[in-house]
Amino acid sequence: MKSGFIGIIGEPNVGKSSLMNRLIGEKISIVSPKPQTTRDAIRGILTTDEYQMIFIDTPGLLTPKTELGRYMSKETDSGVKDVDVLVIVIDGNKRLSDKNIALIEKKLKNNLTPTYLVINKTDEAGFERIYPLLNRLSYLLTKDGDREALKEIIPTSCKNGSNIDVLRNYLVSELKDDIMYYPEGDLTDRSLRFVCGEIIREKALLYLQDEVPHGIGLIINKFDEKQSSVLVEADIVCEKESHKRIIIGENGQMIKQIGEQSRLAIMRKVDKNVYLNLFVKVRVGWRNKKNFLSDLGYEG
Ligand SMILES: Nc1nc2c(ncn2[C@@H]2O[C@H](COP(=O)(O)OP(=O)(O)OP(=O)(O)O)[C@@H](O)[C@H]2O)c(=O)[nH]1
Ligand SMILES: [Mg+2]
Repeated sequence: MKSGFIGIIGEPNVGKSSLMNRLIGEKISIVSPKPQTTRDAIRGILTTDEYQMIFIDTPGLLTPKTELGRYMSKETDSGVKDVDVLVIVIDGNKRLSDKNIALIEKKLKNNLTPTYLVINKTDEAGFERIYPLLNRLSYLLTKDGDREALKEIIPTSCKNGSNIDVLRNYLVSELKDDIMYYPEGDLTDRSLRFVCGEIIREKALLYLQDEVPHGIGLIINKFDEKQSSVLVEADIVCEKESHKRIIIGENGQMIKQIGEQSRLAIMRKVDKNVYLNLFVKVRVGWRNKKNFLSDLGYEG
């Protein structure tokens, strides 16, 4: 039995959470088309007869502009601080700028942790785009001074599953520890209460547009799990009265849709009846206020 910790980092929206979910084969982290979906370092655990991999999905790398952004950056840094393997993800669909490359180079500086580069979204990019990327990045497979070498560059698709097995096999070969860190059956380090909050946030991110989604937070006020049912009461926190009106929607249509989709997703997760009551609260500028942030669980 081998085990180890695998950190997944990369810019926002490249598919880090999708990749962790694919590698584990279960939906652990929420995924959305909006950047900055993941706000906490979230562990996802894959246990088989031969190994236990503990993945750490992290918030996208970016320069923070708010207190929430600073919290997210800290989560990323501390989340991958002592990992055994690092996976850097880029979006194969996007133009690779000098800034993107500099970021990868920086991560490889004096870095003795085995590091893999994943070029994701190959289903959209196609090999006409992927080949030039591979060509441009292949120099990173050779060490240069204090810049360590990448172990491999692997094109993947989380949409159709291409090369996920290949990546997983590489990662298995890096596992060195011989203890089981989590009991068999554990899929994440997070509580069901946290996971439910994330599910509601995912549905809100999915249906809301423009600047509203980024200003949304979730507080679970009640989480009452019984033998055959779960009662959840939650506040969707937003930054402005105008956002509150959008979240509620005409005749309450929007909040109803978010609530119903969340309820169904939570039901699938817990395999019990779910009663969900959602409220919308305005907390002006919460993303910059420490006391509000701690109410939302973004603390430390
Ligand atoms: N076509 C395609 N879309 C993908 C792939 N992987 C992820 N996506 C989509 O890309 C978007 C972002 O995916 P996430 O997994 O949330 O990305 P992330 O890197 O975790 O994003 P943040 O948490 O915001 O940093 C979602 O709409 C995904 O469905 C892929 O391989 N192909
Ligand atoms: Mg994510």
